[in-house]
Amino acid sequence: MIQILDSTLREGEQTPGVYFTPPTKLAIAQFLDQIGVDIIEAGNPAVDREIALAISKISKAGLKAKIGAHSLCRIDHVNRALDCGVDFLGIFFSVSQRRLHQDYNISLEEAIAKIVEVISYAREQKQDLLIRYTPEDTVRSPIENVVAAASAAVRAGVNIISIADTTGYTMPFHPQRSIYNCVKTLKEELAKENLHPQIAVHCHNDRGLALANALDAYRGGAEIIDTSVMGLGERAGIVDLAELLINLTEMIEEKTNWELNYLNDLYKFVSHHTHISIPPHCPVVGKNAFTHYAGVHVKAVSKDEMLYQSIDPEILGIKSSVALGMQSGHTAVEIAVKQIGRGEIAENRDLVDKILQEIKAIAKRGTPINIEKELPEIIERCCMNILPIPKEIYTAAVGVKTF
Ligand code: HCA
Ligand code: CU
Repeated sequence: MIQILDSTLREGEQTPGVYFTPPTKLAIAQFLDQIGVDIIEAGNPAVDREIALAISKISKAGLKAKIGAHSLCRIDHVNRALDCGVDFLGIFFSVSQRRLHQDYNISLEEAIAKIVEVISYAREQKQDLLIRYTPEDTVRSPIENVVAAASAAVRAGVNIISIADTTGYTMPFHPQRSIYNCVKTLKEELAKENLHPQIAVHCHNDRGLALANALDAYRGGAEIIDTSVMGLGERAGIVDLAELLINLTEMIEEKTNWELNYLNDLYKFVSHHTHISIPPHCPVVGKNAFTHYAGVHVKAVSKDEMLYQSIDPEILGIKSSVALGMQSGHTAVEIAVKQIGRGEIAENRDLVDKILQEIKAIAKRGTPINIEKELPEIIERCCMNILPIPKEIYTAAVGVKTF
């Protein structure tokens, strides 16, 4: 069964301006654990003492998920991670030509010697530690370098090799640049040496293809997929947790055990603590993700929701809704009046018609109509038969413009 590694607390904190305090981190970890994430990458303890403290706290919280730390390929950093009591350690070191020559200024052999030294050290310290080695920028590194570093790392004691698309370079169906091929080739090459580590993938979203690439990697045999809430992370971020789970739920043949009904609360929580709002049209968790608007749509979904939905919102523990505005038809008004407890209005065709006309006039202001707050006022005006719309409402609706 595919495993999910969520990195909201590590990669997500690499979003400029984002910082989660230790209690917030713990709460996010608890949400992720309830959802059924397998590994929670909780941070890099070398960044700050408070981050190390948060990782220690989460490690001791008795969660089902494995709790992990991210670490440079350095023994002193590995020690800091182990001091946090983690079950999982992710060590990264690139073996791309560019990086070796332009940044590290060492040969491949020297790089591999360092990787082996640090991994062997980590393995000696804790026998049951789950260790991942990531040849950062894997997909732009020569495959021979990746295979050489990965096989040395597995022999030194790692359990997981992660293929990192650090710059969002891969594309599904591309003959040279698909992560599908990368997963397959790496598995085959390691199998030739009788090495069978778990293969993880870490897909960045620079081209908007992170989710597509993650699914492509799954098809290629990846066993662990990295995610973050709201797709947070460096630059354009990584694979969004909710979007991945929704898709995998339907791709995987066996029954999955993810508790998707916690997603909405988790996203609201993370949005609040990052001060980053969720766009209304965001898939799965956006305010409009299950809201129907145009007349034809609302009429159809009033008979069968799935005529305009391919995801049943019930699996997220939420219900679909209707919006009112310029695009609305009579059915939306009928549904909305019932929603605010004024179902009798739905029987009065003339009144529904008047309400609809007023809704359309107000809609010209270009912001959503709040059904709970504004519809009762609209009804009242229509019942009092004070059409056309009062001047102040009309002015608010269309701004200062006069026609
Ligand atoms: C980073 C880069 C990284 C590492 C991934 C990993 C990437 O921010 O350190 O260690 O598995 O995208 O390559 O996130
Ligand atoms: Cu990354």
